Amino acid sequence: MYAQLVETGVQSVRALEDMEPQERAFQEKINAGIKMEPKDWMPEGYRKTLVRQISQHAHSEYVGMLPEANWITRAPTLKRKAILMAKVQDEAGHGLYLYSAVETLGVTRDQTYQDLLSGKAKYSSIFNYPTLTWADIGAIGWLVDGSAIVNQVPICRCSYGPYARAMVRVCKEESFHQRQGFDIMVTLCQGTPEQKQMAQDALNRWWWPSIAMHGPADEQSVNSAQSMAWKIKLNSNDELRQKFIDQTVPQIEFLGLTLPDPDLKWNETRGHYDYGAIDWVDFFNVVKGKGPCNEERLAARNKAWDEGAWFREALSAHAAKQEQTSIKKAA
Ligand code: BYC
Repeated sequence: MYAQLVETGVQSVRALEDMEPQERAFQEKINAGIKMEPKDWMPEGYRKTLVRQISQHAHSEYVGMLPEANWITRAPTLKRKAILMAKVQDEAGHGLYLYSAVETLGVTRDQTYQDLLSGKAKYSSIFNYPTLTWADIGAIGWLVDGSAIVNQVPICRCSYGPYARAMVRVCKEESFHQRQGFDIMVTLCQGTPEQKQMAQDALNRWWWPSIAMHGPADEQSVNSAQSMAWKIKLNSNDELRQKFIDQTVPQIEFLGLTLPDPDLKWNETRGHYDYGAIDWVDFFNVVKGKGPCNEERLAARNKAWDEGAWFREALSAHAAKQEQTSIKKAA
């Protein structure tokens, strides 16, 4: 049966019978739904794929704080400000759980973080677009966190224990984020014509990046086949994109907004919405660092790192002093 998995997407997957005994035993455990823990033997490719995906995910949470933090000082009410601050803090927490999960795979947090600062590591394309109006905060919560939930709920069942467990809490918090975003959109859509227009404008700008963030189409997705065989990913990019579109279109109708896709149509035979062509050239440009805000995002994260140097030094000095005290006490 495993041999049938071989041809999905661009990358091909080795059949069970072609594996060495240790790798075969590993794969059989994965197939049986047994979780891997940090001290278990794992193929190097599995470890590297986890480091790549979890670190990209951690960086996305951390960079993802920036477009929303842009509106904390300008939130329209005290209540909205408090909610937005809590959301942005949650994203920092998600980043921390995920950086910790990467550490369980033998990579230091400093190394992981330096890869982000140097521009070597990727983070989600979605955070390279600007937040121009307050409605963008609604659209991010509703569409971006909405996409994230669709992607991340299955990861709660992925094969690597620390990643799966981190995702449980992340998903609970993302649900709150999604609702706060939708609540902003509902309020704007029930407001003045100008407010409704702001909501429409935000939907127009965030729709396509939100569906592209699920990753390249399945036939272009280099990593999906292997990641799915290892149960690091449980669904393909197109499956998750379709799920997100199907669940979001009725919400757009409820809001009385127009979807910026003239080709969107319910397909009775498929039981899903058909949708128009995604601009993959734009997507890959953003992924390669040429999006509207890539430079600004990395500059902000580098600035924060540099300005935090004194604090890291103080912590190290304090830790060294504590250690000396305990050595003296023990002597
Ligand atoms: N942006 O073979 P594929 C959040 C890259 S956090 C940039 O399909 P894979 C949130 C991909 O890395 C959102 N790059 O790859 C936070 C690969 O390049 P490499 C993040 C992308 O890994 C705060 C190449 O394209 N969520 O939502 O199987 C506030 C080929 O792709 C993107 C996660 O990280 C992209 N959008 O699948 C609110 C979830 N898509 O690495 C919200 C976990 C693809 O080979 N991650 N690429 O050089 C995943 O599920 C998978 O990594 C992806 C990509 C579906 C994203």
